[in-house]
Amino acid sequence: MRKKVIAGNWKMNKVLTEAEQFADNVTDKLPNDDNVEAIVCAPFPFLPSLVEKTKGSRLQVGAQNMHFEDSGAFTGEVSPVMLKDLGVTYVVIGHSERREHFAETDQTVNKKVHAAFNHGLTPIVCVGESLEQREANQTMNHTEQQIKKGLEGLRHDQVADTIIAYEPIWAIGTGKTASSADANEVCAHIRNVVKEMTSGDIAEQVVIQYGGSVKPANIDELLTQSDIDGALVGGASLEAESFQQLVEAGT
Ligand code: G2H
Repeated sequence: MRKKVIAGNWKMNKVLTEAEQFADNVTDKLPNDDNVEAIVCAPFPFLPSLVEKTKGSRLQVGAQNMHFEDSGAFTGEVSPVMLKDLGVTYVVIGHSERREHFAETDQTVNKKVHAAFNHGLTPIVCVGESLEQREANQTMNHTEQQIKKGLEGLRHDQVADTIIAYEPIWAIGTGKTASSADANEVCAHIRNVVKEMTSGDIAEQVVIQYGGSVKPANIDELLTQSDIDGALVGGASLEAESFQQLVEAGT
C-alpha cells in the first residue's frame, strides 16, 4: 500500500517567527502513523530553523525550488548541495507559479530532478494544465508530456521515489477544486504514463498528489480516490491547526 504524503507549500508567506511558531505548534501533534508523511515546504530563510525545530519529529522539511548546478556564478540562486547540507529532505520542482513567472520549462525541471536525486533530495514534481488546455481537451496529453520530459533519463528506482503533484492551474488558489473524480482520472493517467516509462511495479509505488485549493473540508473525498496519494496544499497549510487536520486526513 502506498503511503499518503501531505505537503504544505507555504509559497512566499510568513516571517521567521511565524514559521517557528508553526513548527512549535505542530511537531508534537502530528499523528504517529508510518502510513502518512507530513512535509512543510518553506521559503529558504526559514529552512535552517525549521530543520532544527523538527528534528526527531514527524514533520519533514522541504524547499520550494533550487538550482540544478552544485555551485557557481548564479546570483540569487540556491543549490541542492546547500539544501542537503542544511538537512532538507524534499524539494518542490516545476510548480506552475515557477513555470509561469520564472521561466521554468520541462527541460529545467528535468535538470533539477536529476540534481535532486544526485544529492539525496526527494523531488516533488508538479504538473498540470491551464484552463485553456482543459477546455481544449489537452489535459491528458499536456500532463503526459510534462511527466515524460520532466522525468526523462531517471533510473526506474528514482522514478519510484519521485513524488508527482498533479495541480490543475485553474484550481490553484482560486477556491475551485477539480472534482475528486476528475482529479483521479488525471492521476490515474499519470500513473499509466509512469507505467509505460518504467513498469507496473514502479507505477504502483509512485506517490501522486493532488493540489489546488485543498482544505480540511475537501481532502477526505480526494484521498478516497484510487490514484490520489496525498495533497500539495498552499493556503490551507499556513495555519498549524488546518495543516494538522490535513495530515490527520491521511491516516
Ligand atoms: C497549488 C497549491 C499548493 P493552493 O499551488 O501547491 O496552492 O492550495 O493555495 O491552491
